[in-house]
Amino acid sequence: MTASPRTSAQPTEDAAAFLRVREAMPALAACLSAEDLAAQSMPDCSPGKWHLAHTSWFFEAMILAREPGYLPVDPRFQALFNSYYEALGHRVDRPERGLMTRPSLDEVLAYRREIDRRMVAWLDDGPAGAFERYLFTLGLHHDQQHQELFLMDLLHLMSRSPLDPAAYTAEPRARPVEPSTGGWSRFGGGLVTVGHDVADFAFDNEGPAHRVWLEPYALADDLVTNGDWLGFIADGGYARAELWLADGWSAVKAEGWTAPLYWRDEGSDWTVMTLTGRQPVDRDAPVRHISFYEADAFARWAGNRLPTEAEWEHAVKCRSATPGNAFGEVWQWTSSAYAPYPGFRPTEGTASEYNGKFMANQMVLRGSSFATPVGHQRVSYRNFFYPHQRWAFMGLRLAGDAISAPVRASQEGETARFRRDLIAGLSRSPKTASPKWFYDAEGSRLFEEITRLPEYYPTRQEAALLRRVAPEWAVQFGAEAVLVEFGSGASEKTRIVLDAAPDLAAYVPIDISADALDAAARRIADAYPGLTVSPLVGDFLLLGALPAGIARGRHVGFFPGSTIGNLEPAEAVAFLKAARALLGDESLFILGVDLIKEPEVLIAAYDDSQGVTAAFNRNLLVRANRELGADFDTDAFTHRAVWNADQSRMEMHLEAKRALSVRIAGQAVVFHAGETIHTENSRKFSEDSIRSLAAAAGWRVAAFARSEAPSVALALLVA
Ligand code: SAH
Ligand code: AVI
Repeated sequence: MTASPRTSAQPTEDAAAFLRVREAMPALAACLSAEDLAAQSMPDCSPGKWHLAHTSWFFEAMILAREPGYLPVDPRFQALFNSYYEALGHRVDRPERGLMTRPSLDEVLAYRREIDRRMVAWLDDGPAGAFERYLFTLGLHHDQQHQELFLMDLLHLMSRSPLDPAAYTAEPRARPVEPSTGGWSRFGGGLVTVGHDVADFAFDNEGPAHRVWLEPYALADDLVTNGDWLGFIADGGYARAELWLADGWSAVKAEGWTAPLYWRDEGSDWTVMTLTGRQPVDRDAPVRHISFYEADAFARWAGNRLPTEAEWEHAVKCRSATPGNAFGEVWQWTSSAYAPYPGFRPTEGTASEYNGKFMANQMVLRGSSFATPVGHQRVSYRNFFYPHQRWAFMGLRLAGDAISAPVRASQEGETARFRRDLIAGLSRSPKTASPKWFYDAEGSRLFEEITRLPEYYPTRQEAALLRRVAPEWAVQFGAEAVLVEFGSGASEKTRIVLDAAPDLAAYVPIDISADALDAAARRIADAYPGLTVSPLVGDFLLLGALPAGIARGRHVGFFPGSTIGNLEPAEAVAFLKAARALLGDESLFILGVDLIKEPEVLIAAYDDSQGVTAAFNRNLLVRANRELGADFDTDAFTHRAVWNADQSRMEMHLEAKRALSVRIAGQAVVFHAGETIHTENSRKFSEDSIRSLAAAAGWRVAAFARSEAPSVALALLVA
């Protein structure tokens, strides 16, 4: 930490900054009574009055008392308002802070004012050196930390009252919560730098900056919501030992946990105690007040995991659009133990006790909460709590391993993700389900049957077009190229490319449908003995890395069948961008798309006379019944195929013929007659819309070929 040279304006600026920070806690206390501020609700919490005093004592003990001959405002306060500094001698034990009826609130506020006066005078004289400046800034950040602790402890106190008192009329927060987007982002990982490495202030525990190796990973764009948590509860989340760490399960039983802290089961619904009193649980809001043990169990239930703190920090640092609500909503549990970074040195002197001595048995949380003062957050900030604690404003964001050879996700993990995703989609209005869940073994088989239907023209048209252009385009592949296919299914069209490019060295088919992928990869390996076939199972939106060292040549992406049309527009751009980064600067990409045409042709293709597409659509419900133990009456849902001209897309829906209630994983999902589950979008394109999509993702369109009617197109993209 280096001091910037002092200018004549600086003392005033410092004093103004100091007073701005110091005003905040008295402002939070202004509408509370002396009784509210005196009580202590549990040993982990402190009374508001104590926070007001302790943050003043900190400036006195750490800064003012360093002056030779300093006379304390009241020498008795050292023992009352010292928190945990052994070097500063005897003090009142934390669980006894609520017994301090003296000094009175007025005397504490007077102490605060006197410390402020002395600090402003000290600032007017100018902090002597770099270390004093560091302590001054530390004091400000310490005050801000306690502003949040003040609110956490106050909420706990209010929650212990049968009156459910509202501490405030509106939640004290700087900005509204960001709405969920529902997506995931993938990160390639590698050797990355984490930790504090800039000149601004940071706590000692945030440094030194150092390198960490990250395997490819995926991070949810959103925080886990109360609605998600209700799904966990309904599925027996708090009653199933297999979801919990051993210590977590002991805590569940010892504490009788059945829901997050402050939740109350009101029979048909839940309420939660907040700083504005008891409120209905808002399904869309991020869940709060869960322990590390609960966060970990939830992640396991959801088929995911918690991020490490390095993953969290890297994701926030390396993306231009940071994950939603990374800051300003809830601190997010990570799977990282709170331990020193390599080369960690505590701050010198008394403040050496600030962080370092707590580096055992606690877990790190990242981000910040709605109660964190503006300007106090940092990407490298390491908050920490014991794994059972849950009264802080804490929640979670899920992470997962990005797909990369050779690790294969377990079937249980896939089922857990299907369960969570389906419940979340059916809790929305209108109800939705992701089309990626169509493709269990039966769904993949039904899709193949669709491709042979007279009405479903895209497969036939695209295969014919591919036969026409592949020889010319394959010339550009060069020696030892690798074909990487996204959503490869039965790998039938692949053969056309492989036949046109006999020099291809390797083939990487990627598909979420393990059965279809395994069978297709085996067939291709048998038919093309010289080719290295290296399949990857998983969500192609979360592809982390290609198999290492597979071949020396150019990477050629292959995404046929207009599967890109099943992605949301923003997802499609993000996918093509990520594919470009993964395939590299020399890469090519063959993209197959369906083109806009007469609605009658489109509707017939998605509502065939034999009812195969209807069976494909309904298979989602069949799969939910088999894999999730749901009780959909599949005959009670009609297949609907609708042309949405505004959005240029075919939509598939499953429409409830009558009012009904379905149970999935302990939850009741209610349908009214005529209500639909929107199961798929199949966007249709024009040459212009493909050119803009490619450009938005950083690809150049080198060739664009159109089939005969009913027309589809193939684009050759160049990185
Ligand atoms: N490419 C083939 C198959 C298209 S069907 C063709 O053109 O005929 C769509 C394929 O994509 C299915 O095999 C399905 O399992 C797969 N798929 C769909 N969403 C996926 C996702 N998010 N990640 C990986 N595979 C996916
Ligand atoms: C895989 N995907 C491009 C197909 C499509 O046309 O959107 C899936 C499908 N849905 C109904 N029929 C086929």
